[in-house]
Amino acid sequence: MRKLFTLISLLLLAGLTRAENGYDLWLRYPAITDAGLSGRYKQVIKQLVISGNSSVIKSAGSELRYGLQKMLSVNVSANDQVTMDGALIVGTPKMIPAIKTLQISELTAVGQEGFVIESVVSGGRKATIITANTDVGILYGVFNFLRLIQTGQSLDHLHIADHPKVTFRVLDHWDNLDGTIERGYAGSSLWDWQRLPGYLDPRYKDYARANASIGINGVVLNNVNAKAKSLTRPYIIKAAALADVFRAYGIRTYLTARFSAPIELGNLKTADPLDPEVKKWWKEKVDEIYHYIPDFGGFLVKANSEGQPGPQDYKRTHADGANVLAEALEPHGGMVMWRAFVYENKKGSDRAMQAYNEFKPLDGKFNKNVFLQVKYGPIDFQPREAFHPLFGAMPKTPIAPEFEITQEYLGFASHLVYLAPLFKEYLQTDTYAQGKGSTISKITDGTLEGHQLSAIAGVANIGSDINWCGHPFGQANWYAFGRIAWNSGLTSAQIAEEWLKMTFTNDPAFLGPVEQMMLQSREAAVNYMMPLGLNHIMNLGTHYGPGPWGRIPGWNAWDYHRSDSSGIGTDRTLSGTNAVSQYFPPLDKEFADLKTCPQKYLLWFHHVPWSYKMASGQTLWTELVNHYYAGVDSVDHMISIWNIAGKKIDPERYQDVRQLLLQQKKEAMWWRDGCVLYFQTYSKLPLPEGLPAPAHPLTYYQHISFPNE
Ligand code: BDP
Repeated sequence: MRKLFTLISLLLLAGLTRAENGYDLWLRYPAITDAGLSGRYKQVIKQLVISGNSSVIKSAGSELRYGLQKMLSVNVSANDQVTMDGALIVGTPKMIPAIKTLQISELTAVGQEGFVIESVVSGGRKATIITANTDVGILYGVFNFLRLIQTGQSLDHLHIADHPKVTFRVLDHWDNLDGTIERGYAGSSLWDWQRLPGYLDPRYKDYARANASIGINGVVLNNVNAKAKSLTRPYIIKAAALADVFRAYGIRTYLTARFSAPIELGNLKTADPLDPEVKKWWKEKVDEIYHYIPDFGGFLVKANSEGQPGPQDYKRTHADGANVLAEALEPHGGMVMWRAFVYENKKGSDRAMQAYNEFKPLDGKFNKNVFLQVKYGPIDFQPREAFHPLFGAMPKTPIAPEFEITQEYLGFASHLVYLAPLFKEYLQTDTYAQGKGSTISKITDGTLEGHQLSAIAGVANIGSDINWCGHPFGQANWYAFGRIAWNSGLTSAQIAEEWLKMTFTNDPAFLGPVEQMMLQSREAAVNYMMPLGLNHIMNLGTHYGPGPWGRIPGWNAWDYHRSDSSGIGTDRTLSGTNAVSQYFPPLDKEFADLKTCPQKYLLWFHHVPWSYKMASGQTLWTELVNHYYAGVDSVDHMISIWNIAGKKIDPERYQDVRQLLLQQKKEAMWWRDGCVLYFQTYSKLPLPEGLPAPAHPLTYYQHISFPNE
């Protein structure tokens, strides 16, 4: 008896003292300690009726049992008959007669991936059903049901019908075959190419669970700066082993394709997309891939961009290039995600205009199964850019917006920057392509231009770090990307609240302030890095820290901010590059006029005199400096929130975030002081009254190096 007691105490202690390392993401399923609440939940979940034999249904069933066991300590065994009040009935109408009898009318509207969760009376007994037209719909329904419990919502009188608005919701990994990750700040690649296909790291399944829980249904395994080797048979077989794990969670696997692979792997003399041998090579390669990965998603391609080979090497167009791959994939149902990230560093050409000039004439020339994948802004994942003018400009071509979840230009894994407001800012943007209301969101989901298929992509921030994303709050950006890809109508606040509850606690004293902290964090970063439409003034080598003074051959930060004694900013009006002309009316005029140009884009479109009177009545110089100082103040505010609210959670993650916030503060000051002092060399104006002067001279900030990218 005594031994048993000691054993129990030890076990309890072990449970209590288990360090929180963030591995469980938002799928922690902590025990519900409120007896009233858990009692009410248990009334609804006395019996589990689940049916279906597919691997996806098995995933759904095991997740459901795991979550319910952890949160409510209930071990519901699965039956196939409803025998009591409080049954949870899970399955498609085809598999479960009780659901078929109910004739759930909402099912027609939820399509291939949606689900219905409903409180019903079945055979005279109270029950809850999770149903869908497909197994993957069931899986999504199960995750939604578990989320209701995790976030403390009532399970009585449920009536939920939900489905994703976008067909392909894809995470792009920039993982290299040697285990490094381009712009990855959370350790090395998850994919253990050496031990694949024989050894399947248990993390693969947890990764797939996390993705499925937020509706991500596609994964590109490798870097857009691709190696042909990933298309060799041994690597296809390795990728197939990953695809087998992901398939059970409704996720299709994609690969990047190096355009010159027919030369490198096929020993052909050319990779000219119109060459019959090249076409044949791609067709056979694609057939080979489908032999091993029957539900292969397709190729993501970066071509004629930053040194990558592409169709232009053979004087062919991007459409010629995309179509040769598309033709090979089409019989198998595969897609091509062709990236529009192309530019040349030629003097006198405006980088912000190049992709539009290149691609717009190709509208209508792409095969049906080609998406054009377009970054949200026309330069490069900056903290804020004017939106990409290609959105709405190619109505015959489905466009997939590309976001960067990994914080390449937003403080790596050291800064807390919640990206939902950034994702939403672009998706809500009205392009006016077909009159008012032509939002990027409607272009993305295909409704504006009448496309059947739609896609959205995010560059992953995931690596081998124990907490997956490096920064504990980096997880929120993975989460937010999935949720917004599923439904761009969710607000940033809703998503933050869900994530905080599931990841940390339901305690309102934590939730309110920390949600505020998250919501202000992106604007804080814009302010201390690149306010008022400034862009590309980071350190040009590492992309970390400020570098408005930076010069490397072919790359000068000055080309982006263009400061001189008269003012700052790039003139993209008629007197400058005329990039404004790439936008639809009335935006072209609105952006072109200094008076109506949104302040957040001011220096993106205009070269503005230092003494220009802003809407606030202050001069541009004063306003610019104030933005930099406000950015640092916001980080201070975030720290003071965290110092109090953060104590409501486990000490490990509290400390982790606290340390990172202190580092963020230091670096926000580095940005602020470096940029303000540098721009002051042009404005020759004093700091606005009352602001503390930077602690060091400009040269100090210019020489801070950050070698360990
Ligand atoms: C840039 C990154 C570079 C990527 C490129 C891309 O610095 O590493 O290869 O984007 O998107 O921002 O292809």
